[in-house]
Amino acid sequence: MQTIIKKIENNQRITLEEGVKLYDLDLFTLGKLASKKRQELHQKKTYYNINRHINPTNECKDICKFCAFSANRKNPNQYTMSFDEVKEIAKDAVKNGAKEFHVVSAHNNKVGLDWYMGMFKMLKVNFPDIHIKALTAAEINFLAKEHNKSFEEIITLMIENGVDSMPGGGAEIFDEKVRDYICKGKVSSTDWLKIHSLWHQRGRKSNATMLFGHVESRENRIDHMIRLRDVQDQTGGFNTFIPLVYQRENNYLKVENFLSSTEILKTMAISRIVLDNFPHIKAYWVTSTINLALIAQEFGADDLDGTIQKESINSAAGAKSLAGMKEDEFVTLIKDSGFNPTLRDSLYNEI
Ligand code: V47
Repeated sequence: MQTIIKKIENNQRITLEEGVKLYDLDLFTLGKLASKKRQELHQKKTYYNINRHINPTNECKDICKFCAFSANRKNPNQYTMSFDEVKEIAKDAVKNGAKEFHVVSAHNNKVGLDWYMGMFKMLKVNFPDIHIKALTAAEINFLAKEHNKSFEEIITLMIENGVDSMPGGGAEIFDEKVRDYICKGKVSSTDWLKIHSLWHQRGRKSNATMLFGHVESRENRIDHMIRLRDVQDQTGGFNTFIPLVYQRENNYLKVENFLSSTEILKTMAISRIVLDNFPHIKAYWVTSTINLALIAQEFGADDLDGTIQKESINSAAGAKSLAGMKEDEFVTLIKDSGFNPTLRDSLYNEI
């Protein structure tokens, strides 16, 4: 273990085996190592933004076992919003100070490609100053396959219609065996990484998530991080790594045990150490709870995501995030935790 610690202190790269071994360290030693990296990059800043999550449809042709958002037997309430409905939500969000629309939908094969792209265009025309973060690699894969287009063609359409950056959703766990079990038929790991690379080649930024705390092993998590690190070495286009804590209500994935806070914090800390070429680690308060996300700031994370205003995907699976957070609550909590609240735009420019 001493050799691994020395490697971390000397800024040397951590291998898969070493990453897994780091879980054997006690929480505080691990936290100290990750925190040192975090402080070198961001000192005591904790980033957040004012954003609005918009989920315009939950009708999905795919069935991911962990998903409680898409309409199915457990959630029979299908919806697909009209552009007017989306515009009303956006108008209200801007009135409440939103600087970013985070738009993620299900894989809806009843509406056409024009519905997806027309919605981005409508948002950009009506709200030209608002950053649009939209379409996960899973959605891009779905649209390409459904409408006989290449990934490049979908990406061109996104850019033409006003999408500014890509969210990190749909990554789940890259290990093919686990992926096949939890979300068979969804974008493959190779294609998820390829789509992000293609997006980065257009000079655009994106994020990367990892869904953990279900049936994956620690080794699967480190393997996931290393596959991302390899792409980042080539493109430099990822802004943030977001470990999403699995929420287990209203879905088809049978997982008996909760992850302990220790395991969550260790995973955050290890991600800060392994992902040495990622500028940011986001403790997404929606899936970790706000208090653990604040403690995670001592374990490598430097970002909390945003106020969100309304969240449908994780709250459907049990997260207490339906109504978002108020900015003044965020600021008070961050200060109370000993960090400096740092309002940012979607690309981490300080506001
Ligand atoms: O891809 C679905 C996950 C993701 C569950 O890029 C679940 O800034 C936990 O990607 N338990 C969508 N997670 C959310 C997402 C995201 C969120 C915040 C910021 C950014 C960003 C991206 O939610 C999906 C999936 O991995 N998810 N079901 C569940 N039961």
